[in-house]
Amino acid sequence: MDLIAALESLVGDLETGCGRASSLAALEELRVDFLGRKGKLASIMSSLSSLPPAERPAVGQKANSVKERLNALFEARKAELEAQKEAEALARFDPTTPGRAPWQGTLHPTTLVTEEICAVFRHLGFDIASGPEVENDYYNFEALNMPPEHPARDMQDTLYIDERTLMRTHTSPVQVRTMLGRKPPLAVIAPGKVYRRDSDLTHTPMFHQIEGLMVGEGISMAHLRGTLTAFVRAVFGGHTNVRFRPSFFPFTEPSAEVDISCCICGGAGHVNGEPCRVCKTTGWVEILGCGMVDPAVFASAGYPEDVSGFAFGMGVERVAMLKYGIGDLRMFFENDVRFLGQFAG
Ligand code: 2NM
Repeated sequence: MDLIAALESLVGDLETGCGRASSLAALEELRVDFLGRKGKLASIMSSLSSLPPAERPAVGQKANSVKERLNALFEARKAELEAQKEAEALARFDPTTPGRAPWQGTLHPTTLVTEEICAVFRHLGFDIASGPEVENDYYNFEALNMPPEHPARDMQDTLYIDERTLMRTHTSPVQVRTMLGRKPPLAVIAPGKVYRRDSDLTHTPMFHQIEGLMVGEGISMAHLRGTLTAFVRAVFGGHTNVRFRPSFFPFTEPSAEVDISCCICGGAGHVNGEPCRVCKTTGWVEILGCGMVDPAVFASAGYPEDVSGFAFGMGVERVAMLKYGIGDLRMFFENDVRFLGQFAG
């Protein structure tokens, strides 16, 4: 067949092929077939050398114009298929589809309860104080009416760094430091980590405490009772009852332990006829310890003999367990997100 005719028929063939190519991939196959290095156009061009030299320029010119038309056909169809693909994607796109919620962390229940308790005491006029977790024997024990060899030191299994340095066993050293730096009247609470040589189902070597101290002229047990009752009702609900039982702490005299009516059974001792597992049917649960600050503690702080004040201390994990009905202390330290996620506020 004559080469000019062969070249011209390529245009018609590609026109037909383009009409049939219904995807960009099929179109690309077609392009390779016609315009590729081993394609139809290249194969016609390779026979150019077998022509008599006089006929070559005309065929060469024809080949160039055919190549341009082929490219134009191909580009036009390509633009068409691309526009079609875009239109299809837009038709599938639903702008009303809700977005995917990002993974977001939550505050630890210990943090949430600490913040809640601190907010209650802030409203009652308390300042918030902090201090070192690695303490000096003096601030942790001696200034709190527990001299060396005092039997009260056996009440706490202390983690010692060296003879005089230890991990604080309570946050009371913060109150001691506060008293040494400020004059009465004052009201502070000290939230933070405390450490004990203790580890079993109901004790962890580190837990969180909040201790409070109010010092001023004429501060009495009545102020203590009113303050703690307000705190308990803010955290556990206005219907919660409070009772004080006599107790002992080296740094307070008199001392008391505070029970609240059980927040699980409402003080009834039973839930749906079953014995309440939280209060063991007594209707009461212990929540904190407190008392009137011992004059020996005020003496360590250099306070005059006529000041008075009350102090109290509570375990944050214990408060959280009672508030949320959590039965196992270990939950607070395992960091299982299925547990932690339930406290998202
Ligand atoms: C408690 C119970 C009773 C207490 C005493 C002091 C200080 F430093 F002011 F003397 N801070 N916290 C205290 C008193 C703590 O925890 C069960």
